[in-house]
Amino acid sequence: MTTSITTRPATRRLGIRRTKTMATALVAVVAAVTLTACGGSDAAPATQASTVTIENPWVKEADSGMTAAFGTLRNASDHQAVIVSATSSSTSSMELHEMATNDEGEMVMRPMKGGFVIPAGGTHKLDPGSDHLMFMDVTTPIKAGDTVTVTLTFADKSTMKFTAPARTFSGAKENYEGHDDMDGHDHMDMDDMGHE
Ligand SMILES: [Cu+2]
Repeated sequence: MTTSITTRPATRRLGIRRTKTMATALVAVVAAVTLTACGGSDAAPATQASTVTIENPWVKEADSGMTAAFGTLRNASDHQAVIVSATSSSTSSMELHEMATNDEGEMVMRPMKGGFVIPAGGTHKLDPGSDHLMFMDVTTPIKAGDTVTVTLTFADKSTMKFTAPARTFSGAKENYEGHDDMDGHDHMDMDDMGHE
């Protein structure tokens, strides 16, 4: 009884000291976390996907093979946004294409190096005869009136999904540069391309 009375305050004192030490450590940790948070930019930056929209999206109808999606990408932020890849359940793979003149002086489409850049507060147009989202190999026939879903991935890894109605369109039959002898997809002629 006497022993326990004399030892208890000692234990309590030790306990208090331990609590104080822990509290000090905790304050240090909180301060460090706060400092880290303040070291970054003002607020959490908006993702590129959250500031980009697409206007008048549409897809060219196709039973199989290649087709493309178009529309006007708009960037509402004051930072540029870059689309680096795209997918759609309607095609086994998708590429970001641009039109360019090849060594033979022909207009061909080819993967756009660096992706589609949408300037701060600006737009990036996807049109037949110009940049487009290329469906490399349509898996399910896309008929006029169907709705196709496309997911865009940005440089910051954020993603944006949009739906585009399919339309009948006679143009956009660009030649595809690259793997010329791998399959027939790249031999579509561009007689009725519609651009000069
Ligand atoms: Cu293409």
